[in-house]
Amino acid sequence: MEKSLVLIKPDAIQRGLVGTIITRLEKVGLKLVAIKMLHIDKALAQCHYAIHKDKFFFNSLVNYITSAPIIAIIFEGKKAVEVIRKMMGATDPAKAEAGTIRGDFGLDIEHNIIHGSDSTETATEEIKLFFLEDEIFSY
Ligand code: IDP
Ligand code: MG
Repeated sequence: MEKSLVLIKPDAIQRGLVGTIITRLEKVGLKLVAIKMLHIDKALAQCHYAIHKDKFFFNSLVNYITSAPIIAIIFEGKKAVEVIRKMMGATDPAKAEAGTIRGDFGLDIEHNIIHGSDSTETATEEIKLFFLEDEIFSY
């Protein structure tokens, strides 16, 4: 079954939105197979966002994602990657549709509440960054 990595970002934790976000994703039938709270360090942030290392917002993004704890989750389900991206909405909350997580809760293009893997290949790589094999459950 397809897996995707979700990060509930620092702004969502600080605003008490964790339960709301997990509920939305569970309600569409996605299965939670791994979860942890952690404070991402600079090295992990730089690795996770390596694709953006030459962008003007890279340093700011690394500072943001390391500014407070996050929740990392692996969700499993049919077309999990695509379903989660659709439920997240566009990167910029101002452009994200109402009813999407970013559209409903995001504050600006950086502080946009949630990360979700953008392809199955990326998901496999990202899952390895955040979870050990024995932290992922099947049930
Ligand atoms: P995504 O999260 O929708 O896949 P990406 O383009 O991969 O969007 O960007 C990764 C993250 O970097 C975004 O979720 C957001 O937090 C931040 N980001 C993207 N574009 C900008 C920008 O123009 N300014 C500041 N931060 C940005
Ligand atoms: Mg992306």
